[in-house]
Amino acid sequence: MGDQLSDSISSLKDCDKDKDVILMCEVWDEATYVKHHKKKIAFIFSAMRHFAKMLKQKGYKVEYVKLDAPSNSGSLKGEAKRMLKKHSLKNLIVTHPSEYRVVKDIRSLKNKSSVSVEIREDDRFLCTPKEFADWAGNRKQLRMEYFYREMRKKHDILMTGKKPIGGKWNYDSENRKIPKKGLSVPSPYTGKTDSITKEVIALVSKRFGKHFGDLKPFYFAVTRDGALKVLDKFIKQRLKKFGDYQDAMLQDEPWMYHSHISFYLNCGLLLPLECVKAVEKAYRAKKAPLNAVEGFIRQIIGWREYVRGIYWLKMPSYSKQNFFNAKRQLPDFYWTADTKMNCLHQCISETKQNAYAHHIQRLMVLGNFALLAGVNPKYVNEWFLVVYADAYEWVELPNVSGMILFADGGYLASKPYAAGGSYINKMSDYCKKCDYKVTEKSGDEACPFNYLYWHFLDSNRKKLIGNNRIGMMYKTFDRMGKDRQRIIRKDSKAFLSSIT
Ligand code: FAD
Ligand code: DLZ
Ligand code: SF4
Repeated sequence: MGDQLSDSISSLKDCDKDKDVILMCEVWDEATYVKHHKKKIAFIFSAMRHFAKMLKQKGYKVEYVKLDAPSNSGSLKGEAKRMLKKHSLKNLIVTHPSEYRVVKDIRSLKNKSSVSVEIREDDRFLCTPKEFADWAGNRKQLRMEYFYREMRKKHDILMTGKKPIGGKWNYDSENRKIPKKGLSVPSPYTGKTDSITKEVIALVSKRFGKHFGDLKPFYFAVTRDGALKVLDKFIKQRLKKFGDYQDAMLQDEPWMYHSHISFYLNCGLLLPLECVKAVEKAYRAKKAPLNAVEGFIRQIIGWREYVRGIYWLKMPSYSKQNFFNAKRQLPDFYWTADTKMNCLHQCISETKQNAYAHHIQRLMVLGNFALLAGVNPKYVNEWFLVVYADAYEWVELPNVSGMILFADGGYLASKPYAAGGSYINKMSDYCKKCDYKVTEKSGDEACPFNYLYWHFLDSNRKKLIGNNRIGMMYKTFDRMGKDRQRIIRKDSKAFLSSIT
């Protein structure tokens, strides 16, 4: 599958080059079950074609079905059936698909035919779903930090004996530097478009022209070599400042000091442990400080594994959660970037161009707004799955429903990441170029985040007052007095009815 592009993948482990056939297929169903960003489809198809070419060069027998092949049935299951028949084979071996809907589909092959289906563990991850379930036990709430410490110990990462290097497990408090003026951010990796990528770009332009996003310029790496170069460039040029500016946002700087490797990790061109080891090595060679290295490693062996664990533990019910009973449609500007709120305009425009936004843009701007505006999780999830080239349901859903929308009632995170305009103003320079005034609390010119924050708390009082990390905000709200509260409700109502 398109996110299994690792030659060490479990399904290939005992592959017999003479007898076995490797099936890879570009299928309409996968490309349209949500209307993925054009750049995302081009990236996956090009990476798949390059991977198939590499397998063939290594002597494997590969059946690669292009999207426009006349006999292409349009689905993974359809293609699997067709190939089993064509090659008179009875055994299908797959690495556990990363999404629930695909596992269900593949399993159903077994029921209706004489085919045997062997689903193997996806051992590219550091923690199996079973290990995660054992760790989670019957707890009503999970916390990433404790899971992360277990991963550090189990894989002996940044440890001195049984203790964490530096004496602390987590250096997050050092990772909130306010972005300085004139910070010179290194340029990102720009891959060359070879003939395979050019052909794919033409295909996507023709067949998916109506999907969201800009197809060109196309600069993603599409091979393992290219992805390794991206990792190397990150370690050499960005890692040192990754920690300091992890939460910072700057106008027209979409890439900041982040690594931009999620596309490659999630489709298999890079493996999590090799990235972690390379970064740990840079620390031991004194090429990067501990706050950067620990912060980066935590994202991969902590957050990435944690959200996957929750996905497999809680699916399929997790996708239906809606703790706040949020009902709003997604405002149209999420697709057009046509909004006077500069922070949202920036993050959406960059998403449209790059199929990428960094974590704090996703969390504190795009996610925060959807939470405060009460957008139905179904629409928010769909948007996040469409627009990012690294988005697959296993990682997108827990981040959206759990982290930004608190739709699971606090299973994944201890509080909703709700914030007013002052947070965005502190961590970015967006407010300087905005039509709204971040210092104004009410009225037409006031930053909408300011009143929407209180409106969100007010509307969800019963559900949040008992939360020990956010509950105390109600004391501040109650001290504001009735007039101020009335204005908050009035401004919020007017603003929310103006967005469609
Ligand atoms: P860096 O900041 O350099 O971090 C390094 C790596 O850590 C990332 O490549 C990623 O593999 C991992 N990582 C960091 N944070 C997380 C996290 N919260 N969950 C899982 N892995 C993490 N990440 C995806 O890979 N796919 C998604 O669809 C996705 N959707 C998100 C939706 C929302 C609302 C939020 C708040 C976060 C989402 N993330 C998602 C997590 C994170 O934003 C991206 O992994 C990150 O921005 C990718 O850019 P990077 O490679 O430059 O990351
Ligand atoms: C995302 C994606 C797209 C756009 N297209 C394909 C495809 O044509 N063929 C394929 O095998 N995989 C594709 N993918 C990735 C799959 O959606 C991903 O492998 C599943 O989500 C795994 O469960
Ligand atoms: Fe965003 Fe408010 Fe700042 Fe404008 S003033 S950029 S809406 S936070």
